Amino acid sequence: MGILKISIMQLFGFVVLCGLLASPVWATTHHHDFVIEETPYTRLCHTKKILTVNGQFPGPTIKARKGDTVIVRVYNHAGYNITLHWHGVDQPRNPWSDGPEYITQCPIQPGANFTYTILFSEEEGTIWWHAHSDWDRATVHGAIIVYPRRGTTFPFPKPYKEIPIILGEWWNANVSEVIADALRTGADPQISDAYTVNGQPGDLYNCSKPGTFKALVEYGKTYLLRVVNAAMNDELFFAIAGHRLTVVGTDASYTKPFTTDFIMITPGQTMDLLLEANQPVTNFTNNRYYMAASAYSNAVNVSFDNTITTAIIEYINGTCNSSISPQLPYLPSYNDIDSATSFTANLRSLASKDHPVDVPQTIDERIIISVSVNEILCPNNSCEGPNNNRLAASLNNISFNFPLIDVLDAYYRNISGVYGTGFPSQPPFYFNFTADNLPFSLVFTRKATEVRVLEYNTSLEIVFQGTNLLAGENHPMHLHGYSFYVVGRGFGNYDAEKDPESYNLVDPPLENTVGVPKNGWAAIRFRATNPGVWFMHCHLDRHSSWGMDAVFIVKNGASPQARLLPPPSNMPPC
Ligand SMILES: *[C@@H]1O[C@H](CO)[C@@H](O)[C@H](O)[C@H]1NC(C)=O
Ligand SMILES: *[C@@H]1O[C@H](CO)[C@@H](O)[C@H](O)[C@H]1NC(C)=O
Ligand SMILES: *[C@@H]1O[C@H](CO)[C@@H](O)[C@H](O)[C@H]1NC(C)=O
Ligand SMILES: *[C@@H]1O[C@H](CO)[C@@H](O)[C@H](O)[C@H]1NC(C)=O
Ligand SMILES: *[C@@H]1O[C@H](CO)[C@@H](O)[C@H](O)[C@H]1NC(C)=O
Ligand SMILES: *[C@@H]1O[C@H](CO)[C@@H](O)[C@H](O)[C@H]1NC(C)=O
Ligand SMILES: *[C@@H]1O[C@H](CO)[C@@H](O)[C@H](O)[C@H]1NC(C)=O
Ligand SMILES: *[C@@H]1O[C@H](CO)[C@@H](O)[C@H](O)[C@H]1NC(C)=O
Ligand SMILES: *[C@@H]1O[C@H](CO)[C@@H](O)[C@H](O)[C@H]1NC(C)=O
Ligand SMILES: *[C@@H]1O[C@H](CO)[C@@H](O)[C@H](O)[C@H]1NC(C)=O
Ligand SMILES: *[C@@H]1O[C@H](CO)[C@@H](O)[C@H](O)[C@H]1NC(C)=O
Ligand SMILES: *[C@@H]1O[C@H](CO)[C@@H](O)[C@H](O)[C@H]1NC(C)=O
Ligand SMILES: [Cu+2]
Repeated sequence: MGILKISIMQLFGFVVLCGLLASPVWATTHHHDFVIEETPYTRLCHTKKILTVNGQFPGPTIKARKGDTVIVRVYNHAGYNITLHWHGVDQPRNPWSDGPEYITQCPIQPGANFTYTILFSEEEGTIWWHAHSDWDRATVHGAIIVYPRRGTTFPFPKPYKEIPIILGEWWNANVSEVIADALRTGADPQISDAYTVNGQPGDLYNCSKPGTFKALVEYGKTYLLRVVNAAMNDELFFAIAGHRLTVVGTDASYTKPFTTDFIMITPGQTMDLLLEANQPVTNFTNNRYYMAASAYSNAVNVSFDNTITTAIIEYINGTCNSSISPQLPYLPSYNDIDSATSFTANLRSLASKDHPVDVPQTIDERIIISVSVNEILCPNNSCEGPNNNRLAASLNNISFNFPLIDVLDAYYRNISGVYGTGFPSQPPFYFNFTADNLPFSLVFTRKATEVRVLEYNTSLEIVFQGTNLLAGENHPMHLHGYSFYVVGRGFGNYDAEKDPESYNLVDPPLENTVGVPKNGWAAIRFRATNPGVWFMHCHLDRHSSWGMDAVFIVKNGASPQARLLPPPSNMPPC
C-alpha cells in the first residue's frame, strides 16, 4: 500500500507539504544566506564603499534545476533600505517573494532580515537576481543558472564549461546620491564612468588592467557563455574578437540556434551563447582575444556613457606574449539601429517537442500602452531639466507614484486609498506618436498610482507604443510574474488592423524583457494564470525612477491551485 502511494504520487509528480505548497518530487530545495554589507571596492583609481552581498561584486551565483525551490535569507547589515528581486522567475502564486519595494513588500530596513522563497517553474537557462530598491541594483546583483531537470539535458551538445558574463555599470560617485540628486533637481542623472564585465572595467580604462576578467579556454572545446545585462541605463552591443557566437537561449528559454558576430542585449535581458574555441593556438600573437561591450543608445540629445569595457579570452595551450595587445572585436556604432533591429529579429523560440510554444492564438483583451519621456512643470521654472522643468516618464500618460505601503499588502488586506484601479487600456489621447516636432503641450504628464486589474486566465496582448515626446528611445519593458511571447515589433505607429497580420504566432521568443524600438512598437502575449500583484516597468533605471512603471493585479481563479499563497509570517513592515 505504501509503495503504491509513493508510485501514485510520483505519477502525478507532486507531494503535498503542509497542505499548502505542492512541490514536484524531482525538485530540490537549496538554501543561501545573503548578507547585505557596505564593502570598499577600488575601480578606475577610485575607492568607495559599495553595497554588496557577502562582500562580493557581482554577488553570488544561484544554481538550481528546473522546478527547484531556493530559499534565500537576507540579512541587512548595511545602512540602506533594501529589497531583492529574482528577475525572470515567475514565482507562481507567490508575489510575496518577488521583491520590488512598495509594490510587493516594504523594504528590509537596516538591521532587519527577510527570507525569500523562490519558486522555479518553467525557467531553464540563465536569469539573474538584483536589488529592487532605489538604485541599489548597480552593485547588488548576480546570475541565476537554471539547469535542465535531472535526467534531461540541453537541446544542444553539452558544453565543456560555462562562463558567466555579467555586464554592469560603474559610477565613481555614490550611486544613491546620483539618483537622489537627479530627482531633487529634475535633471538627467550623471552618466556612469565605466561599464564592467564581471565587475571589472577592463584594459581600456585607467588603473583597470591588473583586474581585467580573463576566461581560460582550451582549443577545440565549446563553452556556454551566460550573459546578463545588469547595466542600469544602457543597452549594450557585445562581441568577441576572432569568434562568432551562437545564440541558444534568452531569458531562461531556448531559442533556435543562430550564429552572429555580435549581440545587442537590453538591461534586464540574458542570453545564452555558445563559443567554440576554434582559433589556432600555435601563433603566439593570437592566443588572447578581447570580448567587449559598448552602448546602443540612439536617442537624440541624450548623453550616455560612450566607453568600452573589455575582458579576455585566453587559450591555455597557446603562448602568451604579454607585450602584444589582444585584438578588439567589431562593435556596431552606438546609434546603429539597423544592426540592433536585425539581431533582435533573429530571436525565435526553439519550438521543439520538449520545448513547445504555447502562445495564445486568440486574445480576450488588447491593452495599448504609450511609452513616453515627459516633463512636469516646476514651480517658478526652478528645476534643472529641459525648459527648467522636471524630467518624468509615463505609461499611458500616467507617471507612476510609488505608494507608502506596498500594493500587494493593500490588495490582500483591502486597505483603501493606496492605489486606484484606473490604469487605462488605451493611450488617453491619440496623436502621431512617432512624429518629429510634436506639440509641446503633449509633453506634460501627471503622477498617480493606478493599477490594472485582470481576471484570472485572461489571454492578454499588450502593445507598447513608443513615442517621440521629448526624446524617442529604445525602452526595455520588463514584466514581473510572467514570461511573455514577443509576437511583433515594428517602427512607426501601431496599426491594429494591419500589424497583427505580420505577427509571429508560430515560434515567437519567450522573454521577460522586450526592447520597444525607438519610435516603434512591440506586441507581447501571455495568459494571466499567475494570480498576484506584478510590477511592469522600463528596465532603464532612470526611466523607472521617473515613473515609467505600472502594476497589474491578477485576480484569483476558482480552484485552490489558482489562488495566491498566504503571506509568510515575517513580511517586513513599513
Ligand atoms: C551614499 O549617499 C547616501 C545619501 O547621501 C548616504 O546615506 C550614504 O552613507 C552614502 N554611502 C557611502 C558609502 O558613502
Ligand atoms: C530576523 O528577524 C526576526 C524578526 O523578523 C528576528 O526575530 C530574528 O532574530 C532575526 N534573525 C537574525 C539572525 O537576526
Ligand atoms: C585616464 O586618466 C587621464 C589622466 O588623468 C584622463 O585624462 C583620462 O580621461 C582618463 N581616462 C579614462 C577612460 O578614465
Ligand atoms: C599569426 O600572427 C600574425 C601577426 O599577428 C598574423 O598576421 C597571422 O595572420 C597569424 N596567423 C594565424 C594562422 O593566425
Ligand atoms: C539637440 O540639441 C541641439 C543643441 O542644443 C538643438 O539645437 C536641437 O534642436 C536638439 N535636437 C532635438 C531633436 O531636440
Ligand atoms: C591543454 O592544456 C591542458 C592543461 O594545461 C591539457 O590538459 C590539455 O590536454 C591541453 N589540450 C590540448 C588540445 O593540447
Ligand atoms: C613579443 O612580441 C614582441 C612584439 O611583437 C616581440 O618583439 C617579442 O619578441 C615577443 N616575445 C616573445 C617571447 O615572443
Ligand atoms: C515662486 O515665486 C514667487 C514670486 O517670486 C514666490 O513668492 C514663491 O515663493 C515661489 N515659489 C516657489 C515654490 O519657489
Ligand atoms: C477583502 O475583501 C474580499 C472581498 O470583499 C474578501 O473576500 C476578503 O476576505 C477581504 N480580506 C480581508 C483580509 O479582509
Ligand atoms: C507621423 O509622423 C511620421 C514622422 O514624421 C510621418 O512620416 C508620418 O507621415 C506621420 N503620420 C501621419 C498619419 O501623419
Ligand atoms: C498628458 O496629460 C497631461 C495632463 O496631466 C496633459 O497636459 C498632456 O497633454 C497629456 N499628454 C498626452 C500625450 O496625452
Ligand atoms: C526605509 O523604509 C521605511 C519603511 O518603508 C521608511 O519609513 C523609511 O523612510 C525608509 N528610509 C529611507 C531612507 O528611504
Ligand atoms: Cu525607458
